[in-house]
Amino acid sequence: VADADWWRGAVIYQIYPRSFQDSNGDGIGDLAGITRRLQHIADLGADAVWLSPFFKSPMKDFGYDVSDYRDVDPIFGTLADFDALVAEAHRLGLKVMIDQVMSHTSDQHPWFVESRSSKTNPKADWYVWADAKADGTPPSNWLSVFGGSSWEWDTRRCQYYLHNFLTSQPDLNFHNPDVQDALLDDVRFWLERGVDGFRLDTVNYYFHDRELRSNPPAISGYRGNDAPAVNPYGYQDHLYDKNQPENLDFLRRFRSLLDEYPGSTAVGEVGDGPRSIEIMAAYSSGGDKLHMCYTFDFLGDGYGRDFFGTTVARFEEGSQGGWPCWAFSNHDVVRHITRWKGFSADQPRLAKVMASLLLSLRGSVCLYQGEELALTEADIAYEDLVDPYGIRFWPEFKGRDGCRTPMVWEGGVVNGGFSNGKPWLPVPTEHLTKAVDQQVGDPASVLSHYRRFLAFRKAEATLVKGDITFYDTTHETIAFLRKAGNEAMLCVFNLSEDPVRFVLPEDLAIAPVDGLGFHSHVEENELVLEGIDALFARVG
Ligand code: TEU
Ligand code: CA
Repeated sequence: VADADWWRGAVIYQIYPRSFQDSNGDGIGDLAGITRRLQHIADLGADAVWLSPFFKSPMKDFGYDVSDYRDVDPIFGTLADFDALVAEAHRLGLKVMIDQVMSHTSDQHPWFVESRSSKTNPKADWYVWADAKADGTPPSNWLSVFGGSSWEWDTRRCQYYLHNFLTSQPDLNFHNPDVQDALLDDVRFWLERGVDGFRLDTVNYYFHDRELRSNPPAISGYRGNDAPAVNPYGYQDHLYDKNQPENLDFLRRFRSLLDEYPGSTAVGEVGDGPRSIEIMAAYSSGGDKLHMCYTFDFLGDGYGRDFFGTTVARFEEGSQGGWPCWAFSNHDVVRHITRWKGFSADQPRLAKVMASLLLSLRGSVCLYQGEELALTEADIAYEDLVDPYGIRFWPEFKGRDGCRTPMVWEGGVVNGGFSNGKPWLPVPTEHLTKAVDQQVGDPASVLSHYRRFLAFRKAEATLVKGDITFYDTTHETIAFLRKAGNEAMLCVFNLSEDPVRFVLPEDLAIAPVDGLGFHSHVEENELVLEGIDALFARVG
């Protein structure tokens, strides 16, 4: 009998299809290419893959603008290619999760084409339409994540429509039950096709305030990542344009659909500034909504004991049985080895310690393709930028192309073995020495460390499902206990370049775990931690 709870503590490997493996020389990765490379992910020891969108799309946001939820974009292949991918993944023991982008569609989706055609068509109310104010301005002050007002004027309906992201990504009106039904039918389509789960894009953006009330300025203490003059989005408190109470009811509907397919799961993406952690707990609590959520908390610049410890503790306190999923990198943010480079210039060492930390926190984990190679953020010239977010905010914000460059498989081959054609984004020369074939036979490589650590983790119930308690430490030392039943694992990390000593709480009898590739050791009741290093020890 399959373990319906497999997602609890699972390691989910994120594939960005455009950049994983090209199979036909057009310079763009595709489903057939992914199928060919799944063995790499199985060898790594992940439990599941999450595929970023491969659905039919005008690609204005590289697939996060869907024009047909039930078909594969020809760039990526066909439904038959998808079925082959699922079959191969399952043969290798990997679950398949897909990226369901329900909050908005492409403006080319037939639903929107119909909706915008008149004020009286059957889908007139499927998107969020509103009249201008008396002076012609938008109905509220809501802002788009990608810049400017989130209201766009439509000359045919002579009304505004809501778009939380690009103007070509109109928001669906979740207050309309027909919209919910249609979206859930599309979800069922993929469940019937054998997918094991979903990553729910922007799950907190599904509902907006029916009265379209304007947002107040940002609550004190919260500033967005960008300067307000560049993008004021983070300087507004998003009380009314997202995360409305109705969402919980929709998530219950969604969950009851998934419950018809035992073993299926969902992880919701919650980007809501300082409230994210509490929302994530609420959305994954109670066993009747999402299985788990992840936030952007560990995808920013934060670091150190106070940061990781406090974030996790806030989740634990408010979790009400909810389950977190953590990630350090994805296709939206600067790769973490580059983001945290100020803490150590030794990239492989930093990569290994941070991977071990990520994989030891209580929760499931998303790994982003290439982080197992310690790929750095690529420096993309302005002329080569394709991400609309980057093009709009250059040079203050360089966009997301730098983390989306192709995977590198073979160091000595053109384009790292990704494609025979011209890749849609350049393959950085400095990535070639980090290619899979350059690391795979070297026990000291980052890739070997990921494999080793994932195997270790898989066998430790404490790390997969145990609870977590943090110790009081200095800023750059992180120490916590993972406990499951009467087993416990002490996990200690030194995030600084200088050695530190960690004095054991007196009552602990510990047995350090050898063979993990770390350099620290134990002296009586003290852990002697080398710079940028970790130590794991069984307790009791
Ligand atoms: O990202 C959502 C996203 O960008 C927000 O969570 C945002 O970062 C946050 O609210 C800022 O405060 C997802 C996808 O991962 C991304 O690639 C898409 O572009 C976006 O949705 C739109 O679908
Ligand atoms: Ca291709």
